[in-house]
Amino acid sequence: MRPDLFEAPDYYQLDDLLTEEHLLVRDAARQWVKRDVSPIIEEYAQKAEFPKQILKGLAEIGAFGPYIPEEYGGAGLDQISYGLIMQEIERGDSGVRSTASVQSSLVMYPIFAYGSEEQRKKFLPRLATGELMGCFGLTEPDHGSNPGGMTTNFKDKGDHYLLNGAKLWISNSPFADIAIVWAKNEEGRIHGLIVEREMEGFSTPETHNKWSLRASATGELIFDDVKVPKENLLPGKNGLGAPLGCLDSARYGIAWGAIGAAMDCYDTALRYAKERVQFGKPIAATQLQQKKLAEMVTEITKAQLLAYRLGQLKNEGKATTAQISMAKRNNVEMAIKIAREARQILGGMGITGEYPIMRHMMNLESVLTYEGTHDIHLLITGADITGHQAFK
Ligand code: TGC
Ligand code: FAD
Repeated sequence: MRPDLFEAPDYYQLDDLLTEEHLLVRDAARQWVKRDVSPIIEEYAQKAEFPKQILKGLAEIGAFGPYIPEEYGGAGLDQISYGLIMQEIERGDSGVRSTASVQSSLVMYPIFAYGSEEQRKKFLPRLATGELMGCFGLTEPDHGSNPGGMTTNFKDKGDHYLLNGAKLWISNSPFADIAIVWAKNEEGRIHGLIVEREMEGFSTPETHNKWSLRASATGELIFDDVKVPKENLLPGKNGLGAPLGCLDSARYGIAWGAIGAAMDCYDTALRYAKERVQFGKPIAATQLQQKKLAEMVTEITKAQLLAYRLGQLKNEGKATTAQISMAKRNNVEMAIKIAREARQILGGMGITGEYPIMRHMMNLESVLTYEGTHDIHLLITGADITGHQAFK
């Protein structure tokens, strides 16, 4: 890949709304991505491997538990800082942001919000440094958009629980030390369990042949009579609302992350269009390419405003699931459309690994699907504004 010359678009001077801390956090993440992610990411995506050497750097920029209090090892930052970190990481690669999202919002968050004090002290500090890595098992082979139908289950065996079932499409599973697993008890109530790698009967086969998120490790979780100690059950919340509450936090991060991928595609296409000469003039001087670029920067600006306002609402504890869902859907769709248009501006070069656009475009196909598909998010807005649930 070519040198990373990224310059972030800020058409409406949104930096003026950011605090000194936001700017410091954002710039540290931006510099780290330029230094440690951009030079290697194309190679790792091509060979379909997660670059484990970046875990330490992710921890250092505060990407593992940005908003988890410092007493548990988190960075103690606000929600806008969390969003900005996700934006910068996804500017590098959606798969790297996935690792950070899962660790922060889907592993650290449930332990922080639903865990016992012992569980918080035992796991959170080591998750914050990346010494322990986690994954989140909600989706099953037969239950994706409808996680409430899950069949993974556990039975009370007196001094332990016996866990059986399988989860599919689990980010980080092939190398995770612990898994937050959502399973039904004998009454059919969903609970979260902390499953540890060394537990007998627990395996995590890797999913291969992905054309998307190639630099992220995805796999299964298989539970074959796994004995889970009773102290590994998350006591603070149960029911489907428990995993869905974690998704609120992860989807919020994705709403910011997608802006990063879009900004990288736009910036790359703008630079290319100014340099690429056809018919004796830069293609940036043609009306058709200007239309594409003008629409891109407009959509990025709208997405930035949406994310910023959502961040304010999150900071005030007022953001609703439906508001978060709208931002995730809008910003991911915006990013994938920009990636497709940017690819065209680069002509044939757009399909190569010399530039990041095709990798972003392929990654965004997963981002459009995970954490609730585009359709599911349309239905969440639909239900919110009409009062009629159309899922079932
Ligand atoms: P529904 O009847 O609507 O709700 C069941 C119960 O949950 C409550 N609830 C929530 N609670 C907290 N936070 C939320 N966001 C909540 N949303 C709903 C709700 O009030 C109810 O509570 P109660 O007490 O009345 O029982 O549930 P439903 O079965 O109709 O499903 C609704 C639907 C379709 C929106 C939901 O199931 C859904 O969001 N499906 C999409 C599944 C999904 O997003 N999976 C993501 C898996 S994780 C992942 O993809 C990680 S990707 C890796 C990365 O991030 O990088
Ligand atoms: P399905 O639910 O089968 O949906 C198929 C199609 O039907 C979609 O277009 C969908 O929008 C549509 N559809 C479904 N229901 C309705 C309806 N009621 N009305 C209209 N249309 C509908 N999950 C985890 O638990 N943890 C992870 O870490 C994780 N990481 C992932 C990483 C990757 C790379 C991918 C691709 C997925 C990951 N997932 C993870 C799973 C992800 O959340 C699911 O893929 C997603 O929720 C959709 O489920 P599904 O793939 O089973 O599709």
